[in-house]
Amino acid sequence: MSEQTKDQSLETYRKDAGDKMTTDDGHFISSTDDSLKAGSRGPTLLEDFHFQEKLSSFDRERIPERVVHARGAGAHGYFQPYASMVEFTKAKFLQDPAVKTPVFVRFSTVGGSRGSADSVRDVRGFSVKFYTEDGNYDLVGNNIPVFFIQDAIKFPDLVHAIKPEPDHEIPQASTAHPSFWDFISLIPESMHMIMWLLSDRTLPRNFRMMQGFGIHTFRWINAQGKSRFIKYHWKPLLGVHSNVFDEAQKLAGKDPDFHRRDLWNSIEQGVGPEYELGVQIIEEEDEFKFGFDILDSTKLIPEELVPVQPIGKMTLNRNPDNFFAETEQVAFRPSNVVSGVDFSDDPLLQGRLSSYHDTQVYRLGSPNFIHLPINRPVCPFHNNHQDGPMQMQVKTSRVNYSPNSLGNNQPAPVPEAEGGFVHYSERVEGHKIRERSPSFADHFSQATLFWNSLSVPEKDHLVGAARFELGKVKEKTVQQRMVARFNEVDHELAERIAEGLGLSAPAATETANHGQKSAALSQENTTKTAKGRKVAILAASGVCYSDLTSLKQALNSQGVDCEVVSILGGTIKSTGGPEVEVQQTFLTAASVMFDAIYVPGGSESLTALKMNVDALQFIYEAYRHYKPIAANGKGVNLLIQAGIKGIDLNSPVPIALGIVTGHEASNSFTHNFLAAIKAHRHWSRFEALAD
Ligand code: HDE
Repeated sequence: MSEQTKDQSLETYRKDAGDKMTTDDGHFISSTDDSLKAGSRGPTLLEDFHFQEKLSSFDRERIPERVVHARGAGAHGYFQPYASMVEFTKAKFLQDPAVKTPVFVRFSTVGGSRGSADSVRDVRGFSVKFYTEDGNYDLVGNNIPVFFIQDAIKFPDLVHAIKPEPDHEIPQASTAHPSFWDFISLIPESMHMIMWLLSDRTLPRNFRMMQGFGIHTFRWINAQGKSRFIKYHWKPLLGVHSNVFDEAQKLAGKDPDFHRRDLWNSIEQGVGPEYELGVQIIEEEDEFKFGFDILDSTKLIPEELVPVQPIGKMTLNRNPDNFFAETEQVAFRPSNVVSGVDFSDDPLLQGRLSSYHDTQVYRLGSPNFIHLPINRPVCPFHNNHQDGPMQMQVKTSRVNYSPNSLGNNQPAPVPEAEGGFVHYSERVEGHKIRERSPSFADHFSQATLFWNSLSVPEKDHLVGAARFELGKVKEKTVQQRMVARFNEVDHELAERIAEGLGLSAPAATETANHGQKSAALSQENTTKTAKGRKVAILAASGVCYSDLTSLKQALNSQGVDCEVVSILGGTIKSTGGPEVEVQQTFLTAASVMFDAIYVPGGSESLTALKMNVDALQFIYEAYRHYKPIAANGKGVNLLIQAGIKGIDLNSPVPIALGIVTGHEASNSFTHNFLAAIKAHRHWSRFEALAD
C-alpha cells in the first residue's frame, strides 16, 4: 500500500469551489443576496426555495462537539517500520520496511470546548489512524503515559469534575476549580496522573515537541499464536519541550491557535513533525514480575525495567483540505485493531472498547460514519450491515444475510490463516464481582518515582502549578485533603505546596520516599536540537545589514526559522545593505510566539527600539521565560534597558545562561547562540545574573 493510497481514496470526494453557483439539486442560482419578496419592501415569500435551502443548511452546520478532546488539530502522513516485527506480531503494516502506511493524526486538548485556546494546562490527546491493507488501526493515546482512573466506570465522574462547573459553566479549559480538586482529593488512584498533570508535560511547546503514549497494556500476537504484552511510545525527533506557565497563559490570549498554527505551518514549510514509534515488549510469563499490575493504567513500566525498542517512524506531511470533513469528522475507536494486535484486560481499556463506537454514532449521527472519506478504510469492506441514515453505498447484491445460498454464501467469513481476526484465546475465570483487584492498590510509589526523577526547575514548576490550581479552590478542607495526598508522595513536596496555600503539611508518613528515579521521566534528558525553533529578530530602520543577514543565514542553515519583528510593517532601511522585509510588528507578534530573540546592531535601529515599550517588553518577557537572547554591539544596551541584569558587552556571560553578546555576528557568536537555542530554556539565569 503506497503513501498515496489514502489521498487517492479521498480524491473522488474532493470538491473545489466550482465556477457557477447552483442549488444542492444543481439548478443555477441567479441571485443570492436578496430573498424573494412581495414587492421590494414586502414580506418574504415561502416559495423562495433557495432561501429555504441556504438557511436550513446553515442551521445544521454544527454536530455535537466531542464530549472530551473537543479541541483538536489533524494532519496526514505515513508510518514506516524500521524492520519486520514478524517475530512479535502478524500485523501486516509492521512486516515490511519498504511499506509506507498512510495515517491521519489528531492532537487535542481534553477539557476545553472546540473554540478554547491551545496552550492551556491540559493533557493532550495523540490519536493515530493507520489506514492499513488489513483495515484501519486506531491507536488513541495521550501525551502522558498514565491515566487518572483505573476503571472506565469512573470516567463520567472524572470528566464532570474536569469540565466547567455545571451552575455557571466556569472555568473554561482549566482544572483550576473546586469541583475538580474535590473529586481528585477523594480518589487517591489519581495521584500519579496528578503529578504529571501539574508538571511541564501539560504545557507542550507544540505538537512537534510532544511525546505520545498508548497508556494501556496491549497484546501483540504473532503468526504462531504467541502473545506478548506491549506498551506504545511515540518519541518526537525534536525532543520533548514545554512552555512555562506564564507563557502558556499569555499565548492563550495572543494566539489561541498557537499549536494548530504551528502544526499547519510546519507542514506547509515541509518540516512537519516526525515521531519514532517505540514499544516495550513484555513476555506473558513476566506479567506478574513488576510489583505493580500491568493492567493498571495508573502505572507505567519504567524504561529501566523494560527498554523502549524503536520500531518505526511516523512523518506528518500533508495538511487536511477541510477541517470539518477531516479533523472534526474523524472517528477514532480503540476497538479498531488489525490482526496481530489485541487487548489486555485493563478495565480502563475494556470500557473504551465499547464507548468510542457509541460516541461516534451519536456525534456523527449514524453507524454509517464509517463511509465518510476520512474514516473509510483503504481496503475493500463488505458485510451485511444495511441501510440507516446517510448510507453512502449502493449495494447491488440481493442477499444481505448470512448464511445464504442465493449469493454464493458471500460475503463469507475469512479463516484465521487467511487473515480473519480471531480474538486471542486467553483463559479467564472468576466470579462476577464489582471489585478492584488488590494488585491495583498502591497509588503513590510511582507518583513518588516521578517526583524524584524531575530536575530542580521541573520540581519548582510542579509546586507552582499545584499552588496555582489549589489556590483557585477556596474550600480549605479540599486544599488540606490534597496536601495530605501530596504528603504521601513526598513530604517536602507537601510542605512546599502547603506553604503556598498558607497551610501546614501533616507529619512525614511512614511510607517514606523510596528514593528511586527513572531518567526517562524528566524532560531534561530529552533530545536537544536547534532544528525547528523560531527566532525573532528585533530591528528598525537603520539595522546593520550584515549582522542581521549573516546570523539569519547561519540559523536557517541549521533548520531554525527567523522572522523580523519591527515597529511598523513593510520594509525597513538597513545600513550597509538593501531594505529588509518585516514579517511581524510588535502589535501582531509577542515574544511568547518565539523560541529565542536576536537584536542586531545599528545605532538608529537600536535608538528606535529603545523608545518602544513593546520592544522592551518583548525582550524582558523572553528573558523571564528563560529563552535564548543574543545581541550585537550596542544591542546589549537595549537588553540592559529592557531590564536584563548582570550583562556587559565586554564580558560575555556563561553560555548556560543563554544570553549571547558580541561586537558583531562572528562565527563564535553564531555558534554560541545556536548552542543556547539548542538548550531551549536557561533555568539558572535569575540566580546567576541577580545583582
Ligand atoms: Fe477517551 N474518549 N475515554 N481516553 N479519548 C474520547 O471519543 C473514553 C481515555 C482519548 O482525536 C471520546 O470521539 C472513556 C484514555 C483521545 O477524536 C469518548 C474512557 C485515553 C480522544 C471517550 C476514556 C483517552 C478521546 C470523546 C475511560 C488515553 C480524542 C469523543 C475508559 C489512552 C480522539 C470521541 C480524537 C476521545 C471515551 C479514557 C484518549 C467519549 C469512556 C485512558 C486522544 O468516546
